[in-house]
Amino acid sequence: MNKESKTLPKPYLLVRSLFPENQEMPVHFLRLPKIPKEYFFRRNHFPYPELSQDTYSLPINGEVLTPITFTYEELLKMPSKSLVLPLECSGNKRSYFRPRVHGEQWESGAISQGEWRGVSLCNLLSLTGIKPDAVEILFEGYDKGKKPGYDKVLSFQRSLPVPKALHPDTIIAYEYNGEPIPFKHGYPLRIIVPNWYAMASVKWLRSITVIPYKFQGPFQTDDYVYYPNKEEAANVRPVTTINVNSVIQQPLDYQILSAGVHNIDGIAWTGHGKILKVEISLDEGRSWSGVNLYNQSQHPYSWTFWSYTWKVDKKGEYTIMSRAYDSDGRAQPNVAEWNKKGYGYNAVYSVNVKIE
Ligand SMILES: Nc1nc2c(c(=O)[nH]1)N[C@H]1C(S)=C(S)[C@@H](COP(=O)(O)O)O[C@H]1N2
Ligand SMILES: [Mo]
Repeated sequence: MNKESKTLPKPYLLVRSLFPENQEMPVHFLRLPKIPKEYFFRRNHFPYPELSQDTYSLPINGEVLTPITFTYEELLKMPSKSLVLPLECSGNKRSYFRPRVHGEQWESGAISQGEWRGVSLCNLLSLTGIKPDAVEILFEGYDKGKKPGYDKVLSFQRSLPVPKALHPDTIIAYEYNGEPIPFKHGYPLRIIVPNWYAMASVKWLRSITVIPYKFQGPFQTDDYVYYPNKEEAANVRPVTTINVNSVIQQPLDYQILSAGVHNIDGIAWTGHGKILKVEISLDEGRSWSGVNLYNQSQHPYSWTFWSYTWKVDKKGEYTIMSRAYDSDGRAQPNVAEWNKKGYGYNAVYSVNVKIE
């Protein structure tokens, strides 16, 4: 990060749907490890919930030995941990798929990052106990509404397999960047699920239920499923872990630059281990060179800032590409795996510039 990135321009969010409110932040604004709440993208399936209570509580029911309702104040007093991690919508970059797919036409800004503080869910579940027949843990938000293709009013519900729910870094969060969670991002309580696309991180948490079966709700079996082929239902798999990915934050696409020295900056992230390497190409992918990584070793889930100093004398048009690699041996592919609902886009990123 250079000096300019310490101060951010005034935020503006780009609208991808008016009702419910879906907005993204252009990626060149995401220049800090902890993004202020005003710059955080917003992804909603329903109108914002009407929260009218003075105080909140979180019941944990179902296949537990002792059902317990934790009050908000009780949760604040329990041992907590904070995690700096990106939340990325699985539909991020959807507009780049060819052939194109329906849904919010996100460019690269349905991602953000900050510090979430809360209580490990496994600590709460150790107080309730879990019966041996438990298969999944179900999370329900306060928001509800209609979904195209469904008659009934639905609420936003998602489940996690028991091992993922019991991971010590799966937290019931009550703070974002040191303040109560902003209303639009899930106040008073939100589950934060590291490494998974953000549909798993249910906002406005109303209840937790331990269930003895695999949840079949629409946000789990209809949406947030990779359908590899337009017609076939075969080979479908649920959307879970974030793919290895990167963006170039500057220069901007189709920017005109003068000959000389330019910084090429960006971020890279993954839900599999950590970012090991980012390469850029200045000749449409024929040759690649490594960039400098600014890893934040104290925050293992964090995105990685990277930069490259580009000396360019020759006038003309250039395609700059970035490709990230993670510690699980994954690299961004040249072409993203097409799927009907447009999830998980992570092809090599590129911008075009002209040197005059
Ligand atoms: N209750 C509730 N939680 C939710 C959603 C929602 O519509 N309702 N959307 C999910 C999806 S798809 C994403 S990408 C993230 C978006 O979080 P944000 O609005 O804080 O950016 O919240 C997830 N949690
Ligand atoms: Mo999402």
